[in-house]
Parts: sequence; C-alpha cells; structure tokens
Amino acid sequence: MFDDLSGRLAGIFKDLSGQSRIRDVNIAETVREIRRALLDADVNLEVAKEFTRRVKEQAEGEAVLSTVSPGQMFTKIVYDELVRALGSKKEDLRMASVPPTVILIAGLQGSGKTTFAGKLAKYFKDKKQTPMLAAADVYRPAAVDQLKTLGGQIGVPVFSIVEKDAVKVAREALAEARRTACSVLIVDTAGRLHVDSDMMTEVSRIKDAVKPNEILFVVDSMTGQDAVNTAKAFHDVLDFDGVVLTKLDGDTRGGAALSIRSIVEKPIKFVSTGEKLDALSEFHPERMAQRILGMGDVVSLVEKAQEQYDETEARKLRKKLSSDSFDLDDFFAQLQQIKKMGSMKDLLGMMPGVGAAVKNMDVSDDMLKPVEAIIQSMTPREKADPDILNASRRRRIADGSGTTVREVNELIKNFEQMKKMMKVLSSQGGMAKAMQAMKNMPNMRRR
Ligand SMILES: Nc1nc2c(ncn2[C@@H]2O[C@H](COP(=O)(O)OP(=O)(O)O)[C@@H](O)[C@H]2O)c(=O)[nH]1
Ligand SMILES: [Mg+2]
Repeated sequence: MFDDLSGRLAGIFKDLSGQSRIRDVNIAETVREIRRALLDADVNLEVAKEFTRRVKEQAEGEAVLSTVSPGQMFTKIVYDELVRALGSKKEDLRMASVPPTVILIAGLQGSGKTTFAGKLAKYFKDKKQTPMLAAADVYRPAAVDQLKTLGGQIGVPVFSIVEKDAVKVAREALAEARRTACSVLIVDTAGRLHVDSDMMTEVSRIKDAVKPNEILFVVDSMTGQDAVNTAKAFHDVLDFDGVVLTKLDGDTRGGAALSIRSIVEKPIKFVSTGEKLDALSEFHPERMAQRILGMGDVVSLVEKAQEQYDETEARKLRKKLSSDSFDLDDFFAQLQQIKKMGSMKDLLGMMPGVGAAVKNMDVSDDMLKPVEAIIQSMTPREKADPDILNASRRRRIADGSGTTVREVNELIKNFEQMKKMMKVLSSQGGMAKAMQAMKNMPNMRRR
C-alpha cells in the first residue's frame, strides 16, 4: 500500500534536487504536484486542499538553511503534515477502571469486523488479559461459527445464544463476563452491505444496553472515498471512539488512511494487514508517515539543521540585545519565527511556567498581519533606527500599510516593550515577568 503515493512524492522531491535554495523553487508548482499525488491516492478533496495549503504556507515561511536542500526541506514539511493528517500521536484504547472493559465493534458487512474481533481478543490475551467474545451478529449462523472458530484458535471463550436477539446477546454476554471475571468483553455485531437504518438502530440499542468503554468503527481501506462517507454516517449515529483500518495489505492507495482522521476527527487506533490473527498493529501516525515517505533519515537531518539554525539565531539575538542593536528588522524576524513555529498560543503554552498564564489570553496569528504590514512599509533606515520616526514618517507608514497612525504608534511602543522584555528574558530567564508584560501589550489583544 501507499506505493504509488510514496513513489510520486519521492519523484517530486527529486525534481527539486537541482535547486540549491528554497527561494529558487517554484513552490506553487511543487505544491500542485503534491496535491495531484494525494488526489490520485484517493485522498478526500477537502483534506488534500487543506494539506497542501499548509505545506505551501510552511514552505513560504521556511528559513533558508544552508545545510539542507529544498528537496529535503519539502520532505520534512510534507512529513510533518502527514503525521498531522494521521492524527499526530498514538491513541490508546480506553479501559474501564472496573473490569470488564466493553468494546463494541461496528462497521459494514465484509469490512473485517469478525476477523478484527478475533485479532483483538488475541491482542489482549497476549497482554495477559482475559478476554471474551460475544457473537451479536445473529442473522447468519455462519457468523457465529466464524467467531467460534477464531475463539477456538486462540483459546478465548465465545458467548452466544440461540435466540436471534443481538441486544440480548450483548447484555447476557456482559453478565457472563462479570460472572467469570473476564477483563475485556469484545462484542462483534452484524453489518449490512450499505449504511442502513435497521443496522444503525440495532448497534445503537446494543450501545445503550452495554455502555461500551470503546466503540471501534471497522472500515475496509480498499473502499477509498466510500470509507470516508461510511465513517461519517456511522459517526453521526454512534459517535464512535476510534477507527480500525483493515486490508491495508491489499492494493489500497491509502486515501482512506489519510482522510478519515480529518473528516471524523476520531483517531485511527489499529490497522489490520492480513487474514491471519497476528496481522494487527497499533496505529502510530509517525511510523505510518515514515512508511509513506520512506525517508526517516532526511526528516531527522532537517530537524537537526533546524535546531542548529535556531541556536545560531538565538545566539545572534542575545548578542544584538546586549549591544542594544535590536531593531525593527529583528522584531519582524522574531514575529516570523513565532508564526513559523505554529499557533502562538500552543507555542507559548509549551514553555515551562507559561502554560497557565496564556490559557485565558487571546492570542491569534491574525493580530500579526497589521504589524507585518506596518514594518514592511518602513524604509531600511527607519527599521534600523526607529528613533527617527517623526510624525510625518508615521503618517506615511500608516497610509502605506493601510493602518492608522495610532496603530503605528502602538507598534513602536510594543517594539520598545518587546526589546525590554527580551533583554529581561535573555538575562535571567524571567519568563513569567515577560508574559505579564506581553499581556499588557495593546496589540496583543484581539483586534
Ligand atoms: N487481506 C485481508 N483480508 C482481511 C483483513 N481483514 C479481514 N479480511 C478478510 O475479509 C473478509 C471479511 O472479513 P470479516 O471479518 O468476516 O468481515 P465482517 O463481515 O465485517 O465481519 C474475510 O474473508 C477476511 O478474511 C485484512 O486485514 N486483510
Ligand atoms: Mg462478521
């Protein structure tokens, strides 16, 4: 799987190898090619658009690192976006504080629910848990037999009754799991070939009857775009907790894997890669992204170069501050740096001792836009020496940037404050004090 997409992306990055600097690259064209590759891999159109919009934004805002090529830089940017699209971090199953943990499996017929139920039972058994399977697909006798065969292979009890009442099976299975002190109850349900209301009603009733800790939606990744639509339909009714992608061993183009998270905003928790009982893995967004790109070494190379770059910049900045030559160009560069690193609030929130302070603060990236416009309307001399900014210069800058003189005045005040604040920061690490100062900056409030 993903072979086509991997190949296409590798080709795009390779085409960039003639360029030595990212500013020589036709970013728009490169991004268009990435979008085409994603669409050909059956990624949802909206997801592909948002993906490439973010790649473009980052490529344009990227600092020029002398030690990495544009192709490598793009690889890193696309890698980061893949990880994000796949859900950023691994998410575990929610286990009950008092066993048994109840896991409800839902999905269309043929998606691989029963096979997955067996695999999950084995997964828990391997973790020294005591799972039980419940056969709540009561319509086809073969379905119960299939589950019993799987249970037999791994030595896990399978609960079933003769009556064709799925809710009753689930309820009685739960009682049985409690009675026999099983730690996990996995409820396999019936699916239809298409989303239909009878099926949805039945799973909802099972959900109400056994109050599962975790509802897993199983989807066949070979069904591409349909997988995304089905996920949406199930999500609307069931509000499931996680997704299981099956048949990733087939010739799926990978679109479902890349789209589903963005569309239903629920994590992928497992992937299934074969008919055998051990063909199940927990889902790791980073590992999956690495598999798609097949370029883990490039990613870490760029990361290192970025760290080094940031260090050099920080050293330069400290020197500037101590020699008092920090000017509006540096101020601007700092703002760009902050923007590049992602949402300001997230960023500030990660700094030790700051998290709580910014929680209630209004910080938005948009507030930087007028600030940028103002600085860009200044002459190099004005940027280097803000002291020369008299009234007529300020008027001219306001007109040029589509702002008001008051905003220009505020910005210059903010700049002076930032300069002071950064001095404090670089001297004693007085982060809390700096945050307080920032909170009081007029331009830092929502506009
Ligand atoms: N290749 C492959 N086949 C699978 C996978 N999971 C399930 N299957 C097959 O898909 C078919 C339907 O699976 P089943 O579990 O009965 O689906 P259910 O109707 O949702 O319960 C069976 O032939 C399974 O062997 C997988 O990850 N890879
Ligand atoms: Mg089944």
